Amino acid sequence: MAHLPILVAPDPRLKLKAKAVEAVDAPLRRLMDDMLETMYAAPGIGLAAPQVGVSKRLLVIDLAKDDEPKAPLCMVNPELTWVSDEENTYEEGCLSVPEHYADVVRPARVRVRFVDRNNEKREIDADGLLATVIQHEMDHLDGVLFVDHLTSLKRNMILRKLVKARKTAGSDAL
Ligand code: K1U
Ligand code: ZN
Repeated sequence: MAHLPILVAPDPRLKLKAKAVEAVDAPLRRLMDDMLETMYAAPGIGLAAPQVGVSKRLLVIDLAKDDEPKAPLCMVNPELTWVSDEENTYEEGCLSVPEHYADVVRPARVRVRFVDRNNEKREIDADGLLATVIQHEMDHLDGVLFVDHLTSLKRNMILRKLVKARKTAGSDAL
């Protein structure tokens, strides 16, 4: 398995709409394993393929705590088939927007249909943190970042700081 580099905003590849996956085959399962390893190492609780530069509708999630057995969830071509009217606010983070966190309002409960790692069609209901992370990762598949849910003032402030941090890191390396 391999650690994959995670793209950081404002990388234009994070703004693309990802393409549907045509087959859950050995190369795709290898990508899932690499994404899980990358997510665990980051550490994070979710990761979408566009974040590692792969424009495919694939995401991985694991909400297990450090003292619990791993519980990876791989979703291929996920679709929301129902969302609640009730909303929930959660302070979100993103491995592609490092060191920035902000409250985002989303539907509190969702039903998501997807194809799993074994190529089986599945549909699950989610609430709480799982509902939030599913929606956050599905946004990545449409080129949307959590900062796109904020006011343009807050979004531009965060993006400007990321550009400045990248320039500083580049000049430190000289
Ligand atoms: O970049 C990503 O999409 C992953 C992101 C998922 C997420 C977190 C919180 C709300 C919505 C979506 C992260 O995993 S950020 C890191 C994080 O939240 C975390 C890391 C270690 C332990 C617990 C949480
Ligand atoms: Zn993210």
